[in-house]
Amino acid sequence: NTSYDVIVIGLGGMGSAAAYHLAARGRRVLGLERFGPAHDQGSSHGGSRIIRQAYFEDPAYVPLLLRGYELWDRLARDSGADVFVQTGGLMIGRPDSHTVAGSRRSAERWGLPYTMLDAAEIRRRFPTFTPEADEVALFEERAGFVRPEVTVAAHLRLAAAAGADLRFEEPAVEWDAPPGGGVRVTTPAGGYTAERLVICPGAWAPRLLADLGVPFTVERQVMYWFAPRGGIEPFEPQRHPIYIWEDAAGEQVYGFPAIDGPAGGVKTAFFRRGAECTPESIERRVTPAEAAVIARHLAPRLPDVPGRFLRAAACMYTNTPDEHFVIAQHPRHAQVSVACGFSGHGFKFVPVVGEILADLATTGRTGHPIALFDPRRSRTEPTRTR
Ligand code: PYC
Repeated sequence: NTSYDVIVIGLGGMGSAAAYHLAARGRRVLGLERFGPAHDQGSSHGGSRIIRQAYFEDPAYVPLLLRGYELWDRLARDSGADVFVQTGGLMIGRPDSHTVAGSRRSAERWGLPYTMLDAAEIRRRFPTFTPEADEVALFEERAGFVRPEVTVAAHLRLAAAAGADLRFEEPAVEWDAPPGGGVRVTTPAGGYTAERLVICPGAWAPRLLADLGVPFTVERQVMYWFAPRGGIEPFEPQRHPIYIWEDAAGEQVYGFPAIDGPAGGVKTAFFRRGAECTPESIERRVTPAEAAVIARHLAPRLPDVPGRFLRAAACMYTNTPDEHFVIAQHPRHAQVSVACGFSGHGFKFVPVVGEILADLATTGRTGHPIALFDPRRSRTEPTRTR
């Protein structure tokens, strides 16, 4: 029965970052993960995630992104790993779409650099894209992609080097935070105690954080890779930016350049079109019919992308009713901090969420603006961002 300063439950994107930031501050950290390091069973796999600053979801995210960019640079330097690549990004849709208007609102609010492109200009600068005449794009030079598995592995390596005790294949089955202080965590291997607890449960939030009262839903999301017709040259990262493209019905599709050479193809996915699932019930197999649906959606927009279907992978979003995150001290247990409900757009925030969780677990507060992420909001006002 060993005692720690802080136990971190879940060593995916957010938990691995928290373990690193806490260990770097000299805390005795125990990290518990139900799978292996940088695994593909949750929400932090698939080779790439979008990163951008002109945030259509809400301008309140921008200060976190600005700090996040500093921490991505620091992580790249400290780990020597290729975690972040800037490619530029296109947010495409009608001028009044959530994607375009929301991005512009955030850019204006925070003075972020951007360029508006009409359809002809998009086609001229980025010939892989064929928008309709009434579509426009906000181009953001600083956007790009981050590498989820490389990032998790880098944070785990740095955390271990700073002294964290990281245990894999050891799920937390129960936690308890008695009113007198301290926490206890039970796993199949035994029990652990600590002063503080950080819970980063990913898709296990409905089970491990049921007492928050947030109506989380877990959703299956499929990522697809295609070998573009005519080869990958026009899709190389220096020519083809990341994109999110909203159609007239409000559906968003997103994608990346060819980041892993000819064999890797290009990755694309619908932003939200998943069936509700649990970590146990999720269907990991992807049918050719599913690939055909996204190929048909892409054909008029990026005509060379659906050349040949290569492969697909399923992951999970853990959604809140308004699609904003939950990051806070637990409302009923001051010694417990939580980060969950990232609703499919969280990975770019991994380093800054690690910093916030380390703040909360060491001082009980953070200087970062996290009021939007208070878990108590979802109990009363379920309004979506779109
Ligand atoms: O986090 O930017 C994002 C994103 C877009 C589509 C899926 N995730």
